[in-house]
Amino acid sequence: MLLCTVTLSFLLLAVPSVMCDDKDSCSASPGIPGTPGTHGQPGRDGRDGVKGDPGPPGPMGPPGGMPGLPGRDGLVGAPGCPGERGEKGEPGAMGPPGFPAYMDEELQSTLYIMRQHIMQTRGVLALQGSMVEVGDKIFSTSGQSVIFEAIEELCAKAGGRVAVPRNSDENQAIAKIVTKYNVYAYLGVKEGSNPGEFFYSDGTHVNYTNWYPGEPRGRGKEKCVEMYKDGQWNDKSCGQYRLAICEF
Ligand SMILES: [Ca+2]
Repeated sequence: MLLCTVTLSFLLLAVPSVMCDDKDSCSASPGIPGTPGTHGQPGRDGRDGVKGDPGPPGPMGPPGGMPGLPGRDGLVGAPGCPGERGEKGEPGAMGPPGFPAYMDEELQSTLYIMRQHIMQTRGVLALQGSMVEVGDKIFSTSGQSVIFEAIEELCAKAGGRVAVPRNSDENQAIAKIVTKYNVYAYLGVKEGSNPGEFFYSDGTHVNYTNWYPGEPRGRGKEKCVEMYKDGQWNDKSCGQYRLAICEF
């Protein structure tokens, strides 16, 4: 009886028409399909579609119609020729006052680095004995021995001129280089048209000399001046090979 109830419940759920007697078994047969329902109401309108491409231009209107709207601007043309220069304007108003240099940290740090680099370079050159400082002047040699004209060229290229002492301190400084290289050096003085008269490269008359006793005695035939290792001077022809010392 319990089995019948369970089977009955199952069949009642699965199939609407069930035959069941009150004995130990149940039997079912498929029902007749129902008739199809009627059509529903028509649905609502859909959304608007994407805009279509513009159509072809319409046919030309009859003659004597209204003129059309002005067309769009054309492309920009090539630039014209520059105009004539105008007159100079009035100077502008004075700008605001700047920072004092000592308050400009960036400038101060740049100066510090530059100073360091200059000190290092000077140290290296001084150590090598190729540079001697006297006051604001620096005397330096390339170590080459060449004729006077070549020394002039060499010094000019380096941004200086042929070394020439203007006082005894400078004379000693140049002599130091001559001694170290053990080669006489030409000085930046030359004899003028009057024998015995010597001039600097700027044309001014020499105002300091340190001639070796008896010199100059070239009597116009020795136009250049060389320095001995003891710092004394001798007039000499300009075509000798002498140490190139420049001043900066
Ligand atoms: Ca001489």
